[in-house]
Amino acid sequence: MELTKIQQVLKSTLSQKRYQHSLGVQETAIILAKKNNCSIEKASIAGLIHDCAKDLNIHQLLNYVEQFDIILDSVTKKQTELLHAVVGVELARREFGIYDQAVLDAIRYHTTGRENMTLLEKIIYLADYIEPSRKFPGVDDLRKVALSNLDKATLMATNQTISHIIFQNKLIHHDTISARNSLLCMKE
Ligand code: DGI
Ligand code: FE
Ligand code: FE
Ligand code: FE
Repeated sequence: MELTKIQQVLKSTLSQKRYQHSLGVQETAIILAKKNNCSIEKASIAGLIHDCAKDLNIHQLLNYVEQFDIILDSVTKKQTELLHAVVGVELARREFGIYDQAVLDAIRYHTTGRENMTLLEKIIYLADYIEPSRKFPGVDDLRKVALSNLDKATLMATNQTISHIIFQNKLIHHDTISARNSLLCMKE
């Protein structure tokens, strides 16, 4: 499906706020891709589509899990905010005709990250964090670091996410921990 057509579909299926967020992630991902010699086309499409399943309710998400034979790990079964990333990959493939594995992986890991993230995965993970409509303490700092050091910014984002999950007393996904550990080990 063409990019403008995908935008049309998302505009009619996502809430206005989520659609604006998706455009913000697309735009931010393009900026980060240019700065880091990553494919602009892949960053653009992954940024736009990453939350395509985010506005589905739990019932709809679980229906897709069954319909698409998705196997859930024990943490994702319990922390339903993680479901939209796995279902999003299948919708990207089946509804939007995206078959580029690098793009699908960027969607798949945009919430947790994972060990040894690719450049595109870091760009989408971070763009999701810092796009213009995001407002949380420290976001301006993170925006600045993201423009100069992608790995450092991604590590900061994983730290902040993990602190937040602990504060909420929720389960930390192993991919979230692996993302942080592998970024921390890269540093020196
Ligand atoms: O979909 P968005 O709101 O744009 O952002 P997201 O997909 O990055 O994150 C969705 C939520 O998932 C957010 O509240 C942070 C949370 N999250 C990220 N990693 C983990 C997690 N929640 C749990 N329980 N465990 C994780 O490892
Ligand atoms: Fe998301
Ligand atoms: Fe995120
Ligand atoms: Fe998002």
